[in-house]
Amino acid sequence: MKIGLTGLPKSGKTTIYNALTGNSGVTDKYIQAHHEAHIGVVEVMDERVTRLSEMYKPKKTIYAHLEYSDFPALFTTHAEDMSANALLSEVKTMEGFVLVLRCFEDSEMDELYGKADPLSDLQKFEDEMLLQDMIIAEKRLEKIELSYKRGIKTPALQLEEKALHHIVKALQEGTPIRKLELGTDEEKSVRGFQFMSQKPILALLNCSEDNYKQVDDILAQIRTKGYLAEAIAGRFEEELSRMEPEDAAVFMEDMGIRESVRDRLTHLCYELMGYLSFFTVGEDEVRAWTIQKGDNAVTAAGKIHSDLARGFIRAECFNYNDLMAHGSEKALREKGLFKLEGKEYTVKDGDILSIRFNV
Ligand SMILES: Nc1nc2c(ncn2[C@@H]2O[C@H](COP(=O)(O)OP(=O)(O)OP(=O)(O)O)[C@@H](O)[C@H]2O)c(=O)[nH]1
Ligand SMILES: [Mg+2]
Repeated sequence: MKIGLTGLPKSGKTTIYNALTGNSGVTDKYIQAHHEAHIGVVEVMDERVTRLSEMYKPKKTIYAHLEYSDFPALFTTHAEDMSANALLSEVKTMEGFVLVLRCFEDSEMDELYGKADPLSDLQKFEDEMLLQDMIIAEKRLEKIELSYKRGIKTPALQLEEKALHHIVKALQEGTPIRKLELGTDEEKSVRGFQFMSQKPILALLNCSEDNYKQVDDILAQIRTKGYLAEAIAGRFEEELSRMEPEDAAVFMEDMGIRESVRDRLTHLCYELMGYLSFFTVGEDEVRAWTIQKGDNAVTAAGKIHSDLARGFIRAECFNYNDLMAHGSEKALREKGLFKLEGKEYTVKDGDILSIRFNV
């Protein structure tokens, strides 16, 4: 599960990345401090995994992971210098974006980069993404036109052309692709382009300790536009992440922060992406896996191993909540809560699966 931290220059991406991962990416007020992405992995703390592990006493317990990539500022002249294409193609492999918006006051930075204006920065970033997508879509349409002229007019090309026209029209109107209702076939025909404005965005206001609690108004305005939005005090969180846990707890209480920044961001990313967790249990291993809402049993099996998807026969399935309510797998069998599900079964959050397969 790959999430990209993106945003305009100096919004505090690396600061937040450090707070999340405990790493020490270089941050700087003046210069572009890094030209490559920092990549860090964060464990998804899920109490259910802990409880399953207590029950099954496996040799290994494995929590789910989120991978964060902290990108240098996109859409800047710097980015053009340093093979913007390579950077953009890496950005495009992300499943979703945390768009960091500068919302702290700093007189020097205000002078250098203008006063913080998160709403306008959000719009700027969207516009740049629309432009990028437009360039790609139009180039591809020209190529398709050329193929038609050469007498190549397959149904696949025609479908792609239809989808691209649909997309270009939306982009011209200023609508990001994520808001378009593409048909399943249309969506498939353009998936390979990994359009930026198609990816889900979490707007994250990077605030100072002082204004962190006073941005409800801005958050409300961003949410009205249809974004998931939240505020954090980036540098404060970075400092917290470097403290001993007991000390950090005191400061967190002072600020009225209940959960670590990791856990907060994890919940938000799950909400943003529609992620949910299923589990596998046994003597060897208790493990959490991440899929998306609506994924079926075969997709879930494929997360574990491609052979399991290829040779899928059935999924033995029961749910975490039922297991906790009734105490054992045996009790679940007696109550009829231990089920055999087929390929089309839509996996639910907290399902515990065992895949029967044959390859
Ligand atoms: N006052 C204040 N400064 C902050 C905050 N967050 C980040 N900064 C400062 O802003 C500067 C830029 O922060 P970075 O985290 O490097 O920003 P960035 O978005 O990664 O920057 P680029 O990668 O160069 O685009 C650093 O000097 C940070 O210390 C904050 O919440 N308050
Ligand atoms: Mg940075």
